[in-house]
Amino acid sequence: MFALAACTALSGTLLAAEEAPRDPCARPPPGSAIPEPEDLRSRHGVLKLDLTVHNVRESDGSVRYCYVLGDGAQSPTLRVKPGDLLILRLKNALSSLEPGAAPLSRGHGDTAHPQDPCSSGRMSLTATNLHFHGMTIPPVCHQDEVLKTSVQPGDPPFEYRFRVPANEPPGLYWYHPHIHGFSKAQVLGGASGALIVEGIERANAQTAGLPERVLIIRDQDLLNPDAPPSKSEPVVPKMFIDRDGDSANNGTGFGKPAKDLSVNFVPVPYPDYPPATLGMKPGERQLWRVLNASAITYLNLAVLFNRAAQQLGIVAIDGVPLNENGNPANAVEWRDHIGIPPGARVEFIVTGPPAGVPALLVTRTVDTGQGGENDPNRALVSLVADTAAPEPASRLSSAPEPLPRPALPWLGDVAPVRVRKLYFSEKLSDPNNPNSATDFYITVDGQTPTPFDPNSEVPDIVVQQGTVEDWIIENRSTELHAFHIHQIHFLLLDWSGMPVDEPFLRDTVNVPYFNGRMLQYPSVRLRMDFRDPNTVGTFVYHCHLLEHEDGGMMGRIRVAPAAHASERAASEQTAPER
Ligand SMILES: [Cu+2]
Repeated sequence: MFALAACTALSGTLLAAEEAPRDPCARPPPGSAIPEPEDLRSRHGVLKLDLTVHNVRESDGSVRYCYVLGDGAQSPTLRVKPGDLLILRLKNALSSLEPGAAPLSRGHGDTAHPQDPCSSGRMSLTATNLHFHGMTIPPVCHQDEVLKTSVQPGDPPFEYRFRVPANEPPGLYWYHPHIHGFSKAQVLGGASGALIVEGIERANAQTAGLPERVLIIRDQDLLNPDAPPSKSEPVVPKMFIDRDGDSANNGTGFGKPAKDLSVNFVPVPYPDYPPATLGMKPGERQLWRVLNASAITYLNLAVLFNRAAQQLGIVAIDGVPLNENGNPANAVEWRDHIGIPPGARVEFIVTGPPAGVPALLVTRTVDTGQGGENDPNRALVSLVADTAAPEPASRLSSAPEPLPRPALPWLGDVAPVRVRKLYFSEKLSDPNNPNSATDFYITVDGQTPTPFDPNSEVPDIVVQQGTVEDWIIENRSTELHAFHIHQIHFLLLDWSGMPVDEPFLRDTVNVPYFNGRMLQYPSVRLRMDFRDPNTVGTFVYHCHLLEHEDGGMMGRIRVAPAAHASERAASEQTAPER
């Protein structure tokens, strides 16, 4: 009897263990070794996967979001080649997390009846969709459309299916949800992952044969919001809190950050910033592909050996390899620190520390302006030289076939058909109440500032496919913003009136803040490339600080078919929209 009872008790325990709800969004503890995201590679020209998005309220009250594969792995790295077909079936397993709570929603939609995910435009904390950031793919449903596409909990898996353009530059792209009004909550919770277009070693032979690492830096609400700053830091002025409840920029480089950071989900929390750890063979060269998947945090990365900043060899920014007037030129730009706006990527060559030398990946403070959040100096990763360190899972080909020359002329050599001016601005929703919410705008000069209206069908800007334009983006607010546009890349031509000569393209760029005393608003001048036929359609540009985007700092652009194609396009448009 005793044996039977013990056996029953044991099977009961096993059953309980099996039934205990596993946290699909579980994260490593602070100080952990940095895990590598699982690599999913295309085979015979196709990458097919099923991804489920979950959310979980943790015991500390914070809410995590995560993309999970059938085997439980989170945020896989999708590895595709130019010309490949990507088929991603997205299952929405989000819940309101508040029993009985009515879902927050705005936009089109009838909550009582299921609707076409391609056209409902329903925006709520439990609706989701995907944006493939940086990819020049069509802004249409099932590919890269974010204005109307909305997948609800309970919907069958929603299929994304697109072909990676044959001319997509090899480098680091990413995927994340883009539900207007709710992007910040989902991305801050961790909904993001890397998408790599393979072949960077074909654009830059200096990377051939290097082991490669994907490092995704995300932000999250502070784990220890009430802790005093570390005693190792200088004493700083009293911390102010902005209207979003984040620590405001104190201009010192120290003090409480607005958000904690994590590296591949290993948190590095305030106030002591215990670094995540990364083993490297002593002196080994690696290619690091770094994504700033933060919702609101700017990065300024440096690698320190014994506190001395090391040279980092930049080979690509925002997925586009460095080049010479559009031609791959094996170019490497060596710098001792690298700024990365939220949404942007940098791929660079790093040399591991010699044995016994203490080494750190840090982010240096970013001055976000009087109106911005506090982004202080902090450690991220301790680099540990170890002859027994495991090799990264992926290594670039050591005998690459060079990329062909691009078919189109270098963007810097193409004359713009017009110049437009847009500006970022902010206003209190009640000018008489300093504690009222902030309205955020991006406005075409001459139009009236209005927050982005998800129900509007009217584009703020219409351009023609096949053309190139110069856009001046001005910042009339007292905080830094990060301008991003879907579908295309641009060339930064000047920075507050100073010409720059960059050998790469971007899809996200910082726009410096107004300090209240300047004679002119700060600005950037960008050469916008609408030549690719895949850009035809309606899509968005916005600030990539997601609380600004959610708050209205977004505009709508329509790329009309090229003039010579207008007849054909007109006949195509008589077909019903998908
Ligand atoms: Cu902004």
